[in-house]
Amino acid sequence: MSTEVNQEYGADQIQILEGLEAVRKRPGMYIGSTSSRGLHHLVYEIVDNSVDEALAGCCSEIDVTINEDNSITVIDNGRGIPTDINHKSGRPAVEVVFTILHAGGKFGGGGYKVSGGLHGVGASVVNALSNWLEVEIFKDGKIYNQRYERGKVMYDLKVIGECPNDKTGTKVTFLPDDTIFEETVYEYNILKDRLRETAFLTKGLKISLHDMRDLDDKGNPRTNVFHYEGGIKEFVTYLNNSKTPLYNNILYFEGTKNNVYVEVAFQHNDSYTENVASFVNNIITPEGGTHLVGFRNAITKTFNDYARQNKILKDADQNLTGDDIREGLTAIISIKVEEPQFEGQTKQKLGNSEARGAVESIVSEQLTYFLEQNPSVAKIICEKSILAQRAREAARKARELTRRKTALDGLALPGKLSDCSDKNPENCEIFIVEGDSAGGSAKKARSRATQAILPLRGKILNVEKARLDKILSNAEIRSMITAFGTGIHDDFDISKLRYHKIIIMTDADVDGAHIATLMLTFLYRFMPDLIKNGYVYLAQPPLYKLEKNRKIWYAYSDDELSKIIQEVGRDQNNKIQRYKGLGEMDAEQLWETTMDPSSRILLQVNMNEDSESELDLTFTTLMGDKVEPRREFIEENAKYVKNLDI
Ligand code: TTJ
Repeated sequence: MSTEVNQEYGADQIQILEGLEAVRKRPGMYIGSTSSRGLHHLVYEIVDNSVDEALAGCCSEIDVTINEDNSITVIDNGRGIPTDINHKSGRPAVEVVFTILHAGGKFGGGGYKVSGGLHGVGASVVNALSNWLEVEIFKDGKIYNQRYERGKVMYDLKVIGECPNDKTGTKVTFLPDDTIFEETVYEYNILKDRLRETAFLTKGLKISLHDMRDLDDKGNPRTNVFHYEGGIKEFVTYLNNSKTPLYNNILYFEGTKNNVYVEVAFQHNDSYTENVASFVNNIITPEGGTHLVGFRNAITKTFNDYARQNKILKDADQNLTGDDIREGLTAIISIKVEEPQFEGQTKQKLGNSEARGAVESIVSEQLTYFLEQNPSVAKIICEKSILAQRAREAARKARELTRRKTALDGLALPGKLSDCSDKNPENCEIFIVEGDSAGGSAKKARSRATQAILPLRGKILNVEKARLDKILSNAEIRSMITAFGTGIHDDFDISKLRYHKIIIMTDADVDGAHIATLMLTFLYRFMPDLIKNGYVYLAQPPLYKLEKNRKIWYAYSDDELSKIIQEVGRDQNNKIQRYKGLGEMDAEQLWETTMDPSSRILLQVNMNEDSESELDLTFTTLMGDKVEPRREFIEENAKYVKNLDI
């Protein structure tokens, strides 16, 4: 057994040592940190080489042992690291692997290679950061061995024994350098969790972990064995085992496209949380990336298409969002690519564009087929998603209520809106008041909890006659749009309405009537659903006040005044005032006669939807450019109009 140490240091050797010296000088550059996290990374770097061998279909078992001195031994039953001479360096391949930084493509090109969380900095870094490292290779009936200390070759690769001809594999033992690592004591559970995850991600691979520091009374080490023929399907079962699955199947899709190997497994549970983990070459990508985007696109589109084709979603229903479909979803997306590109702050997001398309098409195609073959499961998922959609809507409304005040933040409301404090639109109403003086009285008169006041200065723009850009640049119009909160036209979302009563409060004279009509034109043209759904009202201020012997009556029409006079008796004590405008009432009178929900009269504006085109014509006739049709309309209908001031 030769033990001589190779003392010749040619230029190559010096360069090699300089390379590994760089690692020892700045270890954080290579393994992230020299804390416990970096210590455990050393194990992943070594194990990942054996996992590559498993992915190549040449290794079925990996054995990891924490030795009593906190050195680590990793043994696999792969082909064994090559021992032949690497022509470029003139050294055996295995020596190159452990002494040259970023030694080429993991023993040869092609095939998928996993690489540790730090993207395969390789075995040479582990060697550089170890007090010592020994490798044994079993193949060709021989056991090859070489030892390194802090990266330095202690002797040439040599044969130290024989093994059965059919035995192949690699065994590496290393002791992390305690002058580099603050922490050199391994945590069993950290390695256990990572090796379990690796076994799930590499179906069929058996990975064992032993702890020689923790022996039972028979001297057996603490041990876990992870072996999952079902791979990520079993991963989903494991993740769901503390939850109640909604159906028994684990949906599993697999395929290769654009040279991307894709595996996806998922199952819904009855919770409201989403637990989707994505991996590339066995590296977890906490920030997701293109593979996760492909998965999300595929399930959102496929479930919506299925739900519509099978009338689970009605035509009028909104599409299910990705969040709706992923509520309660446990999923693993695991892909293998030859050259992963990582992006993002912590380089934990996949950037390979080909991965999105590969995952999207494999999942879409196979999920569509699965749903067609399993309608009962499809129905369960779609119905859960619809419930999620409704819950989301309700949650959004609730959120909207809490945000109602801020909905006006940063928008061009010149502080004209005196908003109410209640957060629930169903309790709230907004008075659109003509003129600042009436606006002032209304602000004094209102109930601050549920009544908002938006005073409008004079006549608002006639939207029948103006282009959209002019309309939207009109401050009064913009104030109303902002205050209502729904948006307009296609953006209109009635669920964002901030008041369930929009009350137009104008003077009871011709001008007031004109302003009310302009308002209704605007609402009809921009937010017709507010009218259709009965949210729009006209306030009815009194026309007359009758005072007699210090008692007061209000009349809202001529007829009503006549009735009151009949009741109280017609005599000189009757003092009758005809109100010309809201401004003639003080706050108390305005409240009592027009705003107090317990006594006021509101006219609800509604549309006869059967004759919507008719209504459209009416607005155009009354408010449009053509004078003649308007004249004819008024002459024809004037006889029906009451209280018309001339
Ligand atoms: C690569 O392709 C040619 C035949 O041998 C293949 C190989 O190198 N397999 C291999 C490497 N199996 N196991 C390793 C390995 C195992 C450990 C524990 C550590 C390292 C650095 C490599």
